[in-house]
Amino acid sequence: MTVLLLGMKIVRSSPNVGAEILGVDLRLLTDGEFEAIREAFTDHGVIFFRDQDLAPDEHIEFAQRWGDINVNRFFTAVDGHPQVAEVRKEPGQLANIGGVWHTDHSYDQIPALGSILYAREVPPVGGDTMFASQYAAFDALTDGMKETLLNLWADHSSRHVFGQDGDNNGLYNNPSSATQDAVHPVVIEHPLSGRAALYVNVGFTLRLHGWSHHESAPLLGWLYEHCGRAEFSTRFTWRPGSIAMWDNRAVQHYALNDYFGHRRLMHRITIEGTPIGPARRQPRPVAAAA
Ligand SMILES: O=C(O)CCC(=O)C(=O)O
Ligand SMILES: [Fe+2]
Repeated sequence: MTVLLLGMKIVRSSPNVGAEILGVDLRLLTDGEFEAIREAFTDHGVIFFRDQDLAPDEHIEFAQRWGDINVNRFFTAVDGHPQVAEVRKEPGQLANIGGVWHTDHSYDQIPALGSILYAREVPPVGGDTMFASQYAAFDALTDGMKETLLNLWADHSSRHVFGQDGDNNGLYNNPSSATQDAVHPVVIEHPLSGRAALYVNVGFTLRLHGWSHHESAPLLGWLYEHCGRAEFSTRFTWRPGSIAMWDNRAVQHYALNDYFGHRRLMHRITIEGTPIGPARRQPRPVAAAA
C-alpha cells in the first residue's frame, strides 16, 4: 500500500512492520511533514529513508525534533559530537553490535524511545538489519497465553552485555557504568499507540520477575523464538545515506553479521523515552452458550 502525504510517499515494507518514506529531505522538513513522519512512525514501528545527506549537526537537529537525546555510555562517539554514537565494524572484526534479536535500553527504568541510525559506509552485500513487530508477536498468541503473560513481569539488565564480566567482545566502553537493572511488564501498553506489545528480549531480559532462571528459561526461550518470527518481521538493506528509525517499544531489531572482510559504519542517535506500564488485562471471555 502506498499513501501520499504532502508530496511524501509512505510505502509499507511488510504486512506487519515498517514503512519507507520517500520524497523528503530531512534537512528541510516542514512542521507538517514532521507530523506526517511522526504518525508513520507510530503506525509502522520503524521508518526508513533513502539518499539522505546529513552532517552530524543535521542528524542531531532532526533527532531533537523527537525529544531529548540520550548520550550513550557504552558506544564510541563521533569526534566532537558526543550525542552521535558510532556503530562500527572493521573488516577484520568478528563480532558486531546488535547481532541477536534485542530491544535497546530495556535495562533502563525508562527505556529510550528509539534510535535514528544513519548509514555512512556499508558492505557491498550483507549487513542488513531486521525488525520484528512486537504488536504482531502479541496479537498472534492464543487467549490463554495472552492472559498468562499479562500477569507477568521480567527482570532486565545491562551488566551481562556491557559490564566488566560481560560478553563485551571489545565492542563497548565504560564497563563500570553497566549498572542498570529494571523490571518491566512482559506485555507493555505502548505509550504512543496504546496497543499491547510483547516486551522481553534475549539481549537484555534475565528472567521472569519472582521466578528462578531455571523456571523462566523454557517460557522465555519459547517467547524469544516467537518474537522474531519471519511473519512479524521486515529486512532492510542499507545503502550509504539510508536511515532507519525504530521504536524500541514496538519492535525488536537484529543486525545481521554476514559481511566479514568489509567495513560497516553507521551513526546512531538515541532519543529518550517516556515511562512504560503494563498492557491492560483483556476482558474475561464470555462462556459460549451450550
Ligand atoms: O547496526 C545495526 O544495524 C543496528 C545495531 C544495533 O543494534 C543498534 O544500533 O542498536
Ligand atoms: Fe540495538
